[in-house]
Amino acid sequence: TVRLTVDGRLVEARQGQTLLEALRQAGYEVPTLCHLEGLAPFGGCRLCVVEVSGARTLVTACSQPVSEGMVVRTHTPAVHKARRQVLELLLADHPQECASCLRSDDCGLRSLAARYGARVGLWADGVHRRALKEEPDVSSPSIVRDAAKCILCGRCVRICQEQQGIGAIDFTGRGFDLGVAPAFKAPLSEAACVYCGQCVVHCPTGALTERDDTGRAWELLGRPDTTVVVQIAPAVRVSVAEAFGAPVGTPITGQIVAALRRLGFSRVFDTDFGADLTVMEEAAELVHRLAAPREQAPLPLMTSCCPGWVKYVEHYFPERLGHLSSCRSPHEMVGALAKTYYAEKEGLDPSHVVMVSIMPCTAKKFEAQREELQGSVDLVLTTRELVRMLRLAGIDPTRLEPEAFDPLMGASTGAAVIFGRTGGVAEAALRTAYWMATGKDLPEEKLEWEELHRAGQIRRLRVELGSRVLRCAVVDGLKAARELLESPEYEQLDFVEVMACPGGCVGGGGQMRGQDLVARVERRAQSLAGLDRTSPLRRAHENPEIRAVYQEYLGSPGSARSHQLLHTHYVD
Ligand code: HC1
Ligand code: SF4
Repeated sequence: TVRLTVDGRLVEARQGQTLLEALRQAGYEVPTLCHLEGLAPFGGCRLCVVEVSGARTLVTACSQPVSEGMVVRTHTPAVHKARRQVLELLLADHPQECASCLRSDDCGLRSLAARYGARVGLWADGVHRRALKEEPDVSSPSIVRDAAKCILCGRCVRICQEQQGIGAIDFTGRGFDLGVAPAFKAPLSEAACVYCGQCVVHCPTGALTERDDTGRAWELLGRPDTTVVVQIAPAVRVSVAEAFGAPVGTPITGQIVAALRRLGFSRVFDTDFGADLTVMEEAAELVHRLAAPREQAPLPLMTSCCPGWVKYVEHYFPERLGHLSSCRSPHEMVGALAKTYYAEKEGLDPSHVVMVSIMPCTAKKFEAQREELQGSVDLVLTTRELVRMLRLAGIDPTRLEPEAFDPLMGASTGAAVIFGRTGGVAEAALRTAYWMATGKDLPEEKLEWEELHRAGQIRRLRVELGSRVLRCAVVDGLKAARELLESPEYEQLDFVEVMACPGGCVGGGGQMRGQDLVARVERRAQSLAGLDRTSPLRRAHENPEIRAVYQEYLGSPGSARSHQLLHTHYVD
């Protein structure tokens, strides 16, 4: 340990830590708009300046290593003044749209400016960055990029490059032309961006946002002759409550159902039902591929429920498209059944049924528009958009009595809810694949594999499936996907799960933002694991509504009708 004196108190830190890490760990508030947990220091925004005895100038805490005996002061007039000046310079080159900006509620620049008393309109001499006049890039169905609101903190660039291993956007230009954009300043829709939204989650201002579809949702809900049905993703149920002041990870499934009814949705279905259905179809596909000669049925089978991952394969590994499971993602399955199974049962004209999905993900907006999926889902709203709608309507879900999902597609098992965390899809699929391959159920104490949830971007597991050993890998975050796909190990595998966002959907690009994101994501993941453990049923094939839909409508997993409604294929 290293001992420092901070604002007159003794603080212990670890050798090798930065001053910022040490201060935050000891509970000191140090502002920054560019720092990213887990990535190398950047030192771009200079808001984390503090006084260090003996140093000639203020020191940026994010790039300063701790040393024994260091004497630090975090709140002095000089520190306040320096921070205020940085903020005033940023504001001088920023559109004055705070009152109506989508980020108004949780904009890092806005809240720090208020805290430090930074004034607007100083320094302005009529000369501005070129970007201040640029129109927002609305070319993508998932993400809007408003260069005028960019403060050049570089978080998006570093997340995309260093965490996701993609590099779809980068700094461009010099001086007044300096900005962040895809290569050749192309629109995002023409870049090799997978719409994962990790850049959006980490952007401190309104420069990167989800495409706001709440206006469309209100419009649909107001249509008189339309039945607007909705579904919510696994990860959404453990992330909404934090927007209303509840502890991170608090599950409020039934209260979200109640809130959605109050917003005017006719039926509230559960994407978890779709996840159980995906397990049935994907486990059948896996067992089938394992039985066939490897040349005819390519292995490993790779999961395809994460739309950022699917787009990644299309851009970077098109030759591997045949390895993706043909299963549509869970919410797409629910969408397809809403317009057939549900519409028929209720005697509704399917063209008057509209499906809205509430997802933790920006890429789901893109997925819903894919031609291959035939408009089964009409609109995708992220967790943040749902929260905005609830705020507008004055609904605080944490204060409502829980209500149950609507029947037909409202029942689910613990296998479904863990889809929302990395490793969960593989875990859920293996529970049912085991049953399909052996005719026996895994015992209760063997339903979880600790190997799938270990730290690390690639996790490996071997499972006995009848007479053979199944070799699985789980990839957490896209950076490691390339590593796995390019390694000789890939050819030896049977089953691969990839989740584009670190942590899986709980860490999705449409989720609530906030400080300590890594810990937040982990708490949401633990909450989903808890929901699985306390579920009375934990295997997808035990879901009574899944049994019913096969009996009454689909036949068996992999049937012709299942293929028509629940599968697709991505073409090279
Ligand atoms: Fe996900 Fe999925 S788990 S992709 O992470 O397969 O978005 O939560 O809804 O469709 O179930 C997201 C989450 C979600 C689908 C399911
Ligand atoms: Fe990169 Fe994902 Fe952002 Fe696209 S959405 S720019 S891939 S981080």
